Amino acid sequence: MAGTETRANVPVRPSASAVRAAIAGNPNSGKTSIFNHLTGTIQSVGNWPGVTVSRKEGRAFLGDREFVIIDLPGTYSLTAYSLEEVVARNFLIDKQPEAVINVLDASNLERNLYLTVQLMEMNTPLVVALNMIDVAERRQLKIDAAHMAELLGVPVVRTMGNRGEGMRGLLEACVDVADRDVRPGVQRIHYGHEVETEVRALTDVIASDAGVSDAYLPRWVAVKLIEKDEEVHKSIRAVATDVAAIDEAADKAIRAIERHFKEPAEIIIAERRYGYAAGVVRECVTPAGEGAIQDVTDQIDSIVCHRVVGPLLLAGIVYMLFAAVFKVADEWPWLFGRSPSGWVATFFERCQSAISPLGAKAPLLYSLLHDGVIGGVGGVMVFVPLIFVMFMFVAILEDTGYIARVAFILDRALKLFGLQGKSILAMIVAGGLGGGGCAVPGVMATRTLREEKDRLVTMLVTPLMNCGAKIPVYLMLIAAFFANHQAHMMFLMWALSWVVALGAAWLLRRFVVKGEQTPFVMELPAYHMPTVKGVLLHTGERTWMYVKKAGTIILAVNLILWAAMYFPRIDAGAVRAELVKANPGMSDADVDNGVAEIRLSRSIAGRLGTALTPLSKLAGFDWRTNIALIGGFAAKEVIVGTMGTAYAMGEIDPGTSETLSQHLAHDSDWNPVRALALMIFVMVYAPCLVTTAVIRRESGKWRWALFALAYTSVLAFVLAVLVYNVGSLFLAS
Ligand code: BGO
Repeated sequence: MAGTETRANVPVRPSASAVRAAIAGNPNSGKTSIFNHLTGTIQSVGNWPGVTVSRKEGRAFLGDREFVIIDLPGTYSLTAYSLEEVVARNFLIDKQPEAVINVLDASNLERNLYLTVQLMEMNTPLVVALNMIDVAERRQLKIDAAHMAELLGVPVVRTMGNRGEGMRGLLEACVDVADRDVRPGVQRIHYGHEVETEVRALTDVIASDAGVSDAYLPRWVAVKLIEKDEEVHKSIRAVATDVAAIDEAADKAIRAIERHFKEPAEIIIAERRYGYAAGVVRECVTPAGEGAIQDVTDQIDSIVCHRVVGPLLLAGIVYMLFAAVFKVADEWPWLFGRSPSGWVATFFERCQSAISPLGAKAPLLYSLLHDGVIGGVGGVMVFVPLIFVMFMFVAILEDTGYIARVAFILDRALKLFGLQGKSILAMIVAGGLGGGGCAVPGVMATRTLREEKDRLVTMLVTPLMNCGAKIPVYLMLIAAFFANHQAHMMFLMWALSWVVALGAAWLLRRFVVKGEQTPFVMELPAYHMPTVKGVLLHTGERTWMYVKKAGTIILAVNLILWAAMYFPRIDAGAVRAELVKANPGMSDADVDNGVAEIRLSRSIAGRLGTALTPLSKLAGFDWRTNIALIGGFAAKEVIVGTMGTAYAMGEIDPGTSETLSQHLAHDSDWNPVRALALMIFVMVYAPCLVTTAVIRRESGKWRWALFALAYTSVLAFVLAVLVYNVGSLFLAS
């Protein structure tokens, strides 16, 4: 090193076990003061190689442990905009110090943390010096250093650089991170779902290039390339095996991010870092006393995140969102006399009527088109207005920055169950307010959750809410068996859905999606006025994804289900003759119903329903109920209709379940306990097909979609068997 020693007795070389600790921080954060107090007079001053940026290095001792302290140039960032930034960054990459002391001006934490975020992205062995703590306290800022350490995943030491306080603590922390190689972990900074998807895809490409991944941290390179960092690009060009592949993947990622956000990718990344920094401040700094200067965001937050007002406001907003989504999309006839969902349903009904002449000429083709194709596609498309409106409201809330605040308000309560604040939104959209929701937009709403495990658990329990499709089943059975307690029973079903969902979340967290809930920083971006264009673009993009993916999957499975209920097609004439012979006085209508029932019972689905009876009878379900429940795997909406068909009730309109209700009330095989067991089974079992497909897409793995199907079905069965058997005992006594 070129330089002059300021003390003659400085050893020429540090010992091999010396901890090399670099000091990084913003200018004026107190770096020099800390450096001086750590090293005393054992310093050397010179220039960084090749540049006229001054470099200071010194020695420090803690007992017999030796330290080499390197003072990096003061920088606000680690992008390559200035010589100082390049020098500091290259030192960290090339020299890999065993510890990096990041000096923060505690009285100006948010701005200082921007650099910390970048040091964390590099996964450096970090020690945070919370300096100027006296200035912060004079400004009535109370900083929870322990919580900050927990959030950042690195030690945080309170210091006063001008007085040399906290220096021993800093050296001890350096020994600790150096000896145990403590690092924040590459995944700690999360850029939000959309950016994160691109970062991960690019990281995979970079990680597969041995030249780059041997020299650099792939995720860090990915973020830097998305930020269009020329210096990093130059460096990886020198070592990459296939630079064209990396360039292509980086361009793709940048294009995707810029198309989505309509802003340069580097701005989005910077915004996310500031959001993270703002989140840390909100979590760890108790608001200043009166008289503190607050900007507009702080003023809004003081109301929105208020302990009492916050939850009330949230309840109001969620209620409005919930009411608006279903009213606008599904209930209010505001679009030329109908609701948008009404128009979609009408369109598909008309398509079905249009092909009715085929019924007599080509019954197989007719049934395939009528029930399989149009019924299947229609079943998916009918959700589209709902999803569009839901995404529109969520996009507005997201773009304003409100969703980020929701987490603060509910985080603590939901954490007890292994969920987090934002989970509530998904669950409410899925029907958590008492019914009428839909798990499909609910699962999609989990995108606002940034922690993968929380997102997964929320996704897995969201379908347990009482979606709109389950309500007709409840209404039909309650009307039949609990006519005097309708409101109570509906309330019970609502309460049960929450108990089961929170209980399931708790169990899943403990036994399936294991691991400590990592404390994380919830980004608090500044409030924005959403733009119409931005909201419509986000909404359109997400809706189209739903139509494309879920549409193709449900159509395919619907065709399979249709075939299972249709084949093998036994000869109607023979069955009719058989029926008439056995029951000579039977009316034509009854004969028609009987033929339909026998054909159904001998179809693949019918046989499956019968085959499941030994098991299902434990919960009180017969083969007809089984068929309806099998149909319900596709969509819960079909349960009432299928039961109607299976119970041979003739012209039962699935929308009005009265006839079936009355029939079941008079059926001696049925009783209130069996009805309750069925309601609970329907509430809990298997998310419908579209939801399963969406879970697959959102979790990225079939494994989780199948797990959701399996665990809910097992849980539903166990609960139904319990309710049926315990209830039957009561009924008998
Ligand atoms: C002057 N508390 C307080 N109150 N001040 C601190 C602390 C602290 O914990 N740490 C450092 N300072 P540098 P960079 C000064 O120089 O170490 C003060 O750029 C002055 N100078 O004493 O230089 C420190 O290396 C005249 O203040 O930071 C210094 O990162 C009047 O913060 C300043 C008052 O520290 C910057 C202060 C002629």
